[in-house]
This record gives sequence, C-alpha cells and structure tokens, in this order.
Amino acid sequence: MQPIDLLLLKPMQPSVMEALGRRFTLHRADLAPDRDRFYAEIGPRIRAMATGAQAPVDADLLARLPRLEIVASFGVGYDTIDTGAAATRGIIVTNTPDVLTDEVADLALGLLLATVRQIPQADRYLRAGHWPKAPYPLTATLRGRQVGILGLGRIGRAIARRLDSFGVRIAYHGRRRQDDVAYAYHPTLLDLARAVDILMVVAPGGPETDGLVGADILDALGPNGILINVARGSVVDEPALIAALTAGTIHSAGLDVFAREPHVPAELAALDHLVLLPHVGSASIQTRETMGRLVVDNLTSWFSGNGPLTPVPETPWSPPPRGIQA
Ligand code: 8YV
Repeated sequence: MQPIDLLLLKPMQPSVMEALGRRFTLHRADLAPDRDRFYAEIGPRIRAMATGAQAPVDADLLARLPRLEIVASFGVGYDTIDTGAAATRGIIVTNTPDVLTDEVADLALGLLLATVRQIPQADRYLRAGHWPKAPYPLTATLRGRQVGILGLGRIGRAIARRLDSFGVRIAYHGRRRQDDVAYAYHPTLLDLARAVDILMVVAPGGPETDGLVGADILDALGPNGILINVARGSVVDEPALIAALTAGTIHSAGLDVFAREPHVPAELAALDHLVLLPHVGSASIQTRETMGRLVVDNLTSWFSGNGPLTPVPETPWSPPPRGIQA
C-alpha cells in the first residue's frame, strides 16, 4: 500500500504517535515554521488527520486539505470540529465514545464528593499542621440532596447509575425525555435547577449549549447549590458563575473544565472552597491508552476499506452495497 499522508495539528500521546508512525507518513503542523507554506506544500497530499479536542478543525483548515477523507479525534467531545463543513465535503469524523464513559463518571462522582465534603481542603488542612489545634470545620452534605443531571447521555447515565447507590434523588434535563429511565424529567433547565440543589453538567459543548448555565440557573439552585462540570467550560457562563460564587448565590462548585483551558480565571482559583481540576475526566493511563488505540483503529479500519469504527452522527457512514467496489 502506498504510504498515506496524515496531518497532526499537535503531537498526541507517545503510543499514538508510534502506532500512527508505523502506518502513515506523519506531518506535524505545529512544527512548521511557515503554516501557509506548509499547507500549500503538503495540504493536497493529506488524506487523514488525527487530532484532540484542543485544536480546532474549522472550514478554512478543511479547505486546505482537498483530499482529506477522515478526521480521527481523541476524545468523546468534538465541539472544536466543524462537522457540518466535514459532512458537506464528505469527510468522516470519528471520536472515542464508550471507552471513557466509566472513567469520566468515576471522576465526576469523586469531584462531587470532594466538593461537598471539602476533601482537598481537609487534606491541605492536615498537611499544614492545623489538626492538633482544632478539628476541621464541619462541611455541607450529600444527605437529603436532589441531584440534577444536565445531559443524560452515555456519561450522564453512568453518573446517574453511580448516584443511585448514594441514596439521593435524581432528575435530569436534556433535549428529550428518555422513556427507559425512571428519573424525573424536566423540560427546561430552569425547571430542573429549581427542583434540585446539585447540578451536574454532562452536556456536549458547541453552539447549542453555549452559556446554557447562566445567572438564572445558578440563582435557581439556591444558596446550598453546588455546580459540578465535567463536560465543557463553554456550557457554563463563567463570569456568571464567578459572580454567583463570590456573592454566595450558590455554595460551591467542582470544575474539571473551563471556558479558556488551560487558563483558569484568578477569581475561581482565589475561592478556596471550590475544587478545581485540570481537565482530567478521562485521564487515567489505561483509559487514555484505550482512547488512543481507538483513534488508530478508526484510521486503520478506514484505509483498509472497512469503514470507520466510531463515526460521529453528523458524518454517518454505511457500507457500500454488495458487489459495488468503492
Ligand atoms: C479528552 C474530553 O481527554 O473526551 C473528551 O471529550 O474532554 C477528554 O476526555 C480530551 O478531549 C483530550 O483531548
């Protein structure tokens, strides 16, 4: 097989780089001193791209890659990829669903408990030698709570399953009611926020959810309210969240994602009762390796003529009818 030219916007984890390097001729945009020249020279040869959620793939970039067939993205969220432009050009986009569901749900539960019971703060208190002087101050509780899930997709459901065993009441909001679950459905996010005092954000990023959790939603959560976000920073109106936390409109927040990662607003970092994580939802060695393998397997499968393994719904793929050669 003739070597296939593959574009990387940024380096990926070593195991992925090695696996891709064995099968493809790699071209790294991040190493090119002159991007325009780089794309003018190699753009017309590129047939594949591997990328992560941090590097935008927009219509302008796709236009520089006239032979591009597939974009394999590392991660379940693909809000930085213009899938509409890809679909128009017949380009397949793949992501890495399922393989990270339980890992992210585990982290979400850990972040929830850490935030409610101030686990990192208690750890800091002990290490600072304060314990012999006084016991750690009493904290908020998960007991008697009502938890709302914004986005009952794969990860939202995995979070709900875990929460089931914590004896809290669960409700959700999403685009539609899901008939196979018994949790209370609220047709608007405001209704959900009024009914619960913990809101867990698990909805995908992108224009449809941009700034969805605004001042009104936070206000409705109330002074005991806790916001947990493991989805995308864009789903929450960050200035409104800062204002609500500073004013005590809600009690606390546990955040794994931010609007302009890796930049975290100083106002959030200054609030010691919050729990802030550097986007580590799926970041275990094992899960990241599995995600990386799925990126490579999608590309390998595509170029072996077997179609993509996990195409996103916006760029569906179906095998050509029998007897017709691609
Ligand atoms: C990824 C994520 O680790 O899957 C996602 O959507 O946000 C994370 O699990 C991240 O995209 C890495 O690039």
